[in-house]
Amino acid sequence: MLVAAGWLLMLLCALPARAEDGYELWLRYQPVAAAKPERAKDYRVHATVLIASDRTPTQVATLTELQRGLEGLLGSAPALADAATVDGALIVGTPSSSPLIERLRLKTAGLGREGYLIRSVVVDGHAATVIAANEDIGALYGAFHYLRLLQTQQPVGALDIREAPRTQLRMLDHWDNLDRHVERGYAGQSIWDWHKLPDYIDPRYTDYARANASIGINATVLNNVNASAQQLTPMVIAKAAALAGVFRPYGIRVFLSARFSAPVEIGGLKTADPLDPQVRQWWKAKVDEIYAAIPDFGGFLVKANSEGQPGPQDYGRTHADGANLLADAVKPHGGTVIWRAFVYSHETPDDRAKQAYSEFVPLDGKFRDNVMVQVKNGAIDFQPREPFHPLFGAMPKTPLMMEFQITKEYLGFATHLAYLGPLFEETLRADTKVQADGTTVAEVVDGSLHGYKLTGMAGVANIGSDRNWSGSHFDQANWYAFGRLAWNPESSSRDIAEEWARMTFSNDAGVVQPVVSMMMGSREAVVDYMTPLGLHHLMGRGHHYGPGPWVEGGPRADWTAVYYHRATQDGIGFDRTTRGSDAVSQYAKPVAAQFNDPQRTPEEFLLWFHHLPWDYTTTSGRPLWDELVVHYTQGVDYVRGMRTTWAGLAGRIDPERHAQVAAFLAIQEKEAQWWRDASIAYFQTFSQRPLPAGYAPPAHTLDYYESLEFPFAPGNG
Ligand code: BDP
Repeated sequence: MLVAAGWLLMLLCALPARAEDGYELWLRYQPVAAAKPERAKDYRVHATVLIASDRTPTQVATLTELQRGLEGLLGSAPALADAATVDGALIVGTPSSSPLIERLRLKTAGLGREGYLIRSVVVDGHAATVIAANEDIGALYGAFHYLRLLQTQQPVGALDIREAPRTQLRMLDHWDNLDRHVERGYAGQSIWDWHKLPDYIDPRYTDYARANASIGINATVLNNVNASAQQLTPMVIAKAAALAGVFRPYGIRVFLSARFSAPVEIGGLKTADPLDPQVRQWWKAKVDEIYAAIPDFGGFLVKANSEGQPGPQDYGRTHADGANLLADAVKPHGGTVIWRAFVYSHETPDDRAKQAYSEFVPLDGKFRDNVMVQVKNGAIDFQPREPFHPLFGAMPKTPLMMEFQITKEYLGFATHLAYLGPLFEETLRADTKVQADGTTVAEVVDGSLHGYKLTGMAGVANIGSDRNWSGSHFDQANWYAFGRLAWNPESSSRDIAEEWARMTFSNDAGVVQPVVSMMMGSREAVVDYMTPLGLHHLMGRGHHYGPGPWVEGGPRADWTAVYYHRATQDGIGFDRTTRGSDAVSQYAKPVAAQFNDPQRTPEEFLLWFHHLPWDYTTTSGRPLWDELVVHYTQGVDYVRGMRTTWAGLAGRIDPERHAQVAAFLAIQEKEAQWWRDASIAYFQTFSQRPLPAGYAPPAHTLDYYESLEFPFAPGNG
C-alpha cells in the first residue's frame, strides 16, 4: 500500500500541473527556479525599478508584464521600488523615465527607438540587471527578452545584450473580412469582433498585442487585401480606432487594406482614376478623416489589378500612379503605402512566374519615397517551396518588403505539422548574386544592400478566434518564427524552434530535443508528399485542400495544375530556361546560368525550371520517376515518424495539448498518404513506369481521387 502511494506521488509530480489549451501561447511563465536550482540565486529578482511619476501606457504595460511574468516564473512578483537598495534589482526604463538609468550612462546610442540593452551592473554596491532603451517601446521589448531568458532557463548572472531590430516594419497582414470570414484562415473566425466594436473591447485584443510585442511585431493590417470599400466608412474607421487604442501601448500601429475603387463605391464619384483631381481630393479627405480617429495610423496596403481587384490599370495608369496617389495623401501624416507586387494580368501569360518582375522593374525609381512594394517570397504564390522571387535585388530604388504566408494555405491548413521557420530562412538566406561577392535576400529586405530608407517584412496571419489562436498548437510556432525573423532576418530557424518549444511545451531536454527535430524536418516532409523536386501548384481547385494535379480548364490556364507540371509521356516540369519561358533570365546572371542548367540546378528546384524525361538521371542515380516516388513516400514516412516521436512524449506534455497534436498528426498521416497516392496514380498515367521495387501502389484508383469533392473546406474565397 505504502509503495503504491509512493508511486502515485511520483507520478503526480511528473505530470504537468494543469490542463492547457494553448491560449497562453509562448507566454506561459511556468516556474523555473525549482527546475534549475543552480540558477536560483540569479533568478531571484527583488525589485522592479522604474521611476517615472506619470507612467505612460507603455511603461504600465512593461511593468505589468514583468510582474506577471516574474510572478509565474519565480513564484512571487517583485515589489516596485525607486532605488536599488538590495542585490537583485531589475532596473527598467529610459534615461528620461529613470534618473537611475540616466546616471548609469549606458551606451544606448545607435539602438534607435526600438532597441535595448540588458546588462548586469552594480548600482550603489548592489548587483542589479538593467534593461535600458531610448524609448519606452525599447524597454518593453527588452523586458520580453529578459523574460524569455528566464523562460528558456538561460543564465542571467552576467548579461551584456545589445539588440535592435534589423527591419523597421514587422507586420501581420490579416486577411479578415467584416463578416468575420478569414480568407485562407484555418483558426476559426476573425479575431476582430467587428459587430461589437468599438463598444466592446475583447480582452483578447490585449493578449494579441502582448504576444506580438513579445516577438517584436509592430504593425498590423486589420483587413483582407481583397478589401471591402466599407472598411473605409466612418463607422468602421471607429472600430479600427478602438483596436489601435488597445495596440498603441504595445508599439503596434494599425494599417488598413484599401480598395482602389473606394472613391466610386463609397465616395459617389464616377471614377477612381488616380490622376483625376476629384479622386485625389477624395483620398486626401479620407486620409485626414482616418488620422483624426487614429493619429498614429500606419497607412495603406493595396492589392490592385490582381485577381480581379480594381486598380490604376483600369484607367490606363501604372501601379506607380496608383501608389503615388495614396502616398501623397498619407505623406503629410507620416504614413506609408505598401503596394503589392502580387499581380498578374488578364491575358493568358507565357509564364505567370514572370509577370510581377515584368510589370514592376520598369517602375523602379517611379514611386514616392513613402511607398514600399511588398513582394511574396516566390514568384508564383506561397507554394511549399519556391525559389526566391527575382524581384529581390532587381529594384534598387524601391524599398521591397518581404511577404511570407504564415497561414498554411498550401501546406496542409491547420492540421498538418509544418514548421515554416526553415522556409522563411531558406528564402532569406538565398544568394541573389546581384553583386559579385554575394548578397542575400535578407540584405535586400533589411535595406543594407540598396540603402533603402524603408524596410520591412509582412506575414499573412494565421490568427483567428480559436482558443489556441492559430488552429493548432504547432502553428503558433509559425507566428512566433515570423516575428523573430522579421526582427532579425539572419537568425536561425533552429534556434527559434528551440526557444519556442522551451516556452510553449517544456524545458525538459527529453521534450525539447525531439520536438525541435520533428519541427525542423516537417516542412521538407510536406514538400515531399505534396510537391517534390520543384513541382508546384498541384492543389485542389479553389479551396486548395488536398491534391489536384489533374485540375485543368476553367477561366484561366494559370489557375490549373496542368499548366504548372506539364506532364506528358515525354516528361514532366515547367521549362523556364532560355529555351522555354526564359524566366531564368530575370535572375542575376550567375543565378540564371545555374538555373538554366539542370545539372547545376539545386535538385529541389529541378522541375520548377526544367521539363525533363521520366528517365532523367537524378543525383541519387535513380531515374526521375523513381526519385519522385521515393520523395512522395519519404514525406509520408516522416509524418509516421513524427507520430511515433510524439506518442513517446505522452506524460511529459499536458494531456489536452498532447491529445490534440496526436489527433492532428493522425490526420496529417492520412492526408500525406492521400497526396502521395493520388499524385503517383495521376503521374503514372504519363510516366507509364512501374513503381520502384518495395514501394506500395496507391490505395485507390485515380478515378476515386479525382471524384473527391470538398465544397465546405475552410478558408475559401
Ligand atoms: C492566394 C490566395 C488568395 C489571395 C491571394 C493574394 O489563394 O486567397 O487573395 O493569394 O495574395 O494565394 O492576394
